[in-house]
Amino acid sequence: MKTFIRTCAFVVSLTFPVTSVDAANGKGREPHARAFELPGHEPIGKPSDGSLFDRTVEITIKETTSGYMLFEPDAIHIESGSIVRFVISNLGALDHEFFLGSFSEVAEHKQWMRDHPDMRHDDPNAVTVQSGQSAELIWEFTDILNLEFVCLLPGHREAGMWGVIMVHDHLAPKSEG
Ligand SMILES: [Cu+2]
Repeated sequence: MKTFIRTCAFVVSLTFPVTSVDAANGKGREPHARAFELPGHEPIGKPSDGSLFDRTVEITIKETTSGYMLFEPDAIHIESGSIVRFVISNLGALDHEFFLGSFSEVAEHKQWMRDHPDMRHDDPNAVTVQSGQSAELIWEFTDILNLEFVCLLPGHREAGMWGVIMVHDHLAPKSEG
């Protein structure tokens, strides 16, 4: 965890110069691993403490014999304002991760991961899912902004590990559950 925070703080500093961030949020020079809280960041929502959630979404990670790596399902509809518990089960032989972010953030982070292939995520909007294991991530979708979920390990997104979350304020009942 600490290693990641340092690493991610460096990512943040690349995107948002530390001095301007410090000036904007008044938090001094502490490293800031929670990029989604930064001023100017897209409103992707926020982590929840896990005591309450409105819905559980189960996602399975699969690897195919032809080399694809997949999230199933890869498209999820979510009602804005709801707190969702994602339960991600990895049926593959490799370790993977579930990273939740805006489309532009995923693109930025993917480039970072290419340059730092050994980095693993362990922060509120990402979780590592080891082979044969399950992991949870609880997220509050505070805004109507479509997001991407992705595995950012090098080559995995290209092999199929991405999906979309469509956040609505007008879900029909069939999307519940
Ligand atoms: Cu992966």
